[in-house]
Amino acid sequence: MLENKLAPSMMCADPFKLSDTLADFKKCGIEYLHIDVMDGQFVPNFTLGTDYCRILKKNTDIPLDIHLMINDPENKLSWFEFGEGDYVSVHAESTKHLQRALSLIKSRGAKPMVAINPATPIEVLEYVLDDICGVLVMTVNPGFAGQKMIPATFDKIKRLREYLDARGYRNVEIEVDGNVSFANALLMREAGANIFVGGTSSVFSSEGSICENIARMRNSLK
Ligand code: S6P
Ligand code: MG
Repeated sequence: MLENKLAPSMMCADPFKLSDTLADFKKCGIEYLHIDVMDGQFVPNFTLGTDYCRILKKNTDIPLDIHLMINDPENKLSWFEFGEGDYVSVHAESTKHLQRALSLIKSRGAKPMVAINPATPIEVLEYVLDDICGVLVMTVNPGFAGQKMIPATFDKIKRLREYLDARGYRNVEIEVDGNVSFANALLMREAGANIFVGGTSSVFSSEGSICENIARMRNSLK
């Protein structure tokens, strides 16, 4: 079984408390910082971008997990600061040149991932399995925090884990993103996910402090 990793969704973090939040993450041993980049075209919203990635790279050594929700990412990867140890995911639906985008990420020493929307079949991965370190399964339609998980995506995570294992890709990780609540995270883990994006439903939930929520999340995944 692959190791569990937590990646808090930085679009849910209070921008006025960023340095305190990063200090909390460091203290709690957070594995990755999930950065949602939206272009207002691939998804109906704008969020974080190139400057935000640069600022994080300068101020923390926690690796980034950059989730690009932008059209034609292969033409824009050079705008972003990332490198060895970082994950970068591109959406299968956002490019005609998926393999090219993944190779460009790999050529910079980062770990390429393919992100797939709830309605996208897992078979889209068939010819890029050698080019990826992971698959980001969207469990809500991308664009906004605070949505409800789409139930059919539980089965999709399970099928994806079986699909990867059957083809000998046991080390390819599965990241889940969207309403990864304390309760959903456990079910997602049982289905085969191992990287959990924590947003308003967990890490940034008002039910506890950031450190309390992270501890609760790790406990619920045991
Ligand atoms: C959504 C984005 C996500 C959200 C995250 C929010 O398009 O990719 O990363 O920020 O899902 O978490 P929650 O718990 O509010 O759904
Ligand atoms: Mg995301």
